[in-house]
Amino acid sequence: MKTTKLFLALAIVGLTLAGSLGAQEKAMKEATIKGEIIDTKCYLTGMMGGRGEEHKDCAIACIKGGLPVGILEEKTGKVYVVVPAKGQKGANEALVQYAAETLTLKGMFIEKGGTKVFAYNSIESAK
Ligand SMILES: [Cu+2]
Repeated sequence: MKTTKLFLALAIVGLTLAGSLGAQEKAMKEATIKGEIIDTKCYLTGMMGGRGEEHKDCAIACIKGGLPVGILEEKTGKVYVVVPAKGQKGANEALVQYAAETLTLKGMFIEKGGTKVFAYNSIESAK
C-alpha cells in the first residue's frame, strides 16, 4: 500500500516536471548574441580580473576544467550560460578556443529565476 502511494506521488512529480519542461522549451526564443566568452565563475567573483585579455589563461583553464562557460553580451552587459543546442557539441569544448575573445553566437535563449541560458547553434568569430 505504501509502495503504491509512493509510486503515485513519484508519477505525479514526473508528470509535473515533464509538463514544465515542455513549457520551457516553448518559451525559448531565437536570438543572436555578440559578446565576450567568459568562464562564469571568474566573471562573477572577479577572480584574476574575471574577464578580458589579462584573464584569458585563467578562462581557458577554468573552461577546460568544466566551469560553466558563458557569454557576456557586449551591448547589455548581461551574462548567458552557454549550452549546446540539439546536435551541437558541448559548449565548453566548442568555446574554449575563443576564451576572452568576442564572438557572435546564434541560437535560442531562455530566462527563468534570474538565470539566462543560451543554447548555441552556430559560432561566428567577430574577427
Ligand atoms: Cu578563470
